[in-house]
Amino acid sequence: MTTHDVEIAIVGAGFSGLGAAVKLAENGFDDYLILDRGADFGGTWRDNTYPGAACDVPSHLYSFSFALNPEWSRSYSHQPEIHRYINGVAAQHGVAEKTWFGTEVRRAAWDEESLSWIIDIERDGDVDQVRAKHMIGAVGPLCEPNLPDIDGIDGFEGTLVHSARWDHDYDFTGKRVAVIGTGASAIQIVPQLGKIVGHLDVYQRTAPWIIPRNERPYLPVENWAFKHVPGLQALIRGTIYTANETVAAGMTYAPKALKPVEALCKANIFRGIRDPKLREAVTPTFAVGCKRILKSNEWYPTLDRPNVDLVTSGIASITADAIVTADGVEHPVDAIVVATGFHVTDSPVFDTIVGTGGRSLAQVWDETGMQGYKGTFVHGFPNLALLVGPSTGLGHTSMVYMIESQLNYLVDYLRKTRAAGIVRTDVSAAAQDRFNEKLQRTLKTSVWVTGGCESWYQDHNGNITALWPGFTFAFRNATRRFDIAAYDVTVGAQAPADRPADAVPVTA
Ligand code: N01
Repeated sequence: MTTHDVEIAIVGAGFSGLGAAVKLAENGFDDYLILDRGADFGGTWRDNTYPGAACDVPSHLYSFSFALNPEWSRSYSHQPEIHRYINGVAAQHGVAEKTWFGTEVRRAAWDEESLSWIIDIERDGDVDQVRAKHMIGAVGPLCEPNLPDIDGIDGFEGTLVHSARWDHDYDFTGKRVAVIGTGASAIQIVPQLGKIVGHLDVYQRTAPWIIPRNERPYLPVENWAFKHVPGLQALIRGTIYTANETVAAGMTYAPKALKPVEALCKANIFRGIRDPKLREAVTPTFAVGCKRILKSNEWYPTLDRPNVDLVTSGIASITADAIVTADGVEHPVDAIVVATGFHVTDSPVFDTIVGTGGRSLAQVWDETGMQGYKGTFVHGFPNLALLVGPSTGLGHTSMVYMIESQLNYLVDYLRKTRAAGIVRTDVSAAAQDRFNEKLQRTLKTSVWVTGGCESWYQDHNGNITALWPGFTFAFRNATRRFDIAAYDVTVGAQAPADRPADAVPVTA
């Protein structure tokens, strides 16, 4: 086994890992290495290739501020174009040279002796180690598919596909298909499947609120203007951003102000569905905004198709060739699509990150709930920065904005600790507690707490720990500078860039 030494290890080559690499290099931190289990850049946008996969944040906002793209082909981008964009940014900045793809991180543990993260990896069947002074966890919350724990599911003999692990070899044409789930992924998959399958059963546990999707292709003249009119793209970004922030205000501080959004959703139901009973079945019973507000023009008309049934009686079990609902009815099926989301607050990744005292993130968060400081640091995990960590998720605007805020904080952390010769940085328990108490106070009157729903924004204590409450510019302000006073630091003799004698240089 070889130990490869590097100053900064980045785990994950999605939007956040790539953004980190670009910003590190730009600020003189060239000694980094990205580790990713996939074959190219993109993370979530590489892995989610289901039919209809697209973003519900407008294209101009869903991109890096330092890599605006005048060539977006549509007002909302689809997965292949976003995946191409991310890989284009990586190529432009030469990040592939410092990335190990096909590399699975098995475990990462903080070592007090070497003041480093020891990262066990598997690459081309070989087990190796990377030793890094700083580790950046950039795997994101939507990386580990959640397979539903339904009685008999393992005995199903047909095809079973999770939305994030699509089986492109399976031909759904003319088949009897079930889709379990009615979240952001399902509402994109179902309209595509509805057009080609013989029969489709859609299993709804909770009806979502859905507004119309204002998507259209851009005209060549618009793309010309995006490229040649100075400031146009920035203006469009700013306009979309500002409009979205007003929704954040409603969700956090005044849920009643979201009534017009509810009216818009109800009109969408009325337009898309003729049958009054079906209209009632798809009308949510919780406050709009409590779960992610979805966008679709096709969902309701698809449920109204003769070859599509909405099933609301709940799943009791699965047999070799059917789904059995709570009312005892057996629904024969050739294939089941589980669009049941991800392990967000209970990710198996948390078991593999081991901090001080040999305690894993999973153990710590089992006690405290998924908590951190400014979404980035967690007490007991020195020199570890998480991107899209606790309390950074959004239901109303672009995650790329949050990621770029975290990157400011990350770069300033590295700059300040390097300048001061600091070799160990751990956020203090008191600072972290104060931060989370304030968040939970803000959340008390928010729609996520008062709206009468259960969502993946909550951890096992029922606290909303996946979401940033309030305005995203408040998060940008909070992360503008690394506030070193909130951290316990150790100044060491060994400068972070110094290499131990047995170091092996890193090559791609
Ligand atoms: O997952 P979800 P997703 N039996 O967790 C149901 C992002 N995203 O993959 O509501 C039956 O939202 C569950 O029911 P309920 C976005 O951030 C973005 O759709 O819990 N049903 C729900 O209906 C999103 O929030 C885009 O009662 C079960 C569904 O499965 C996140 O990804 C596009 C069940 C899961 O919905 C996740 O979305 C796609 C069970 N045992 C995704 N377990 C963009 O456009 C779960 N369900 C940017």
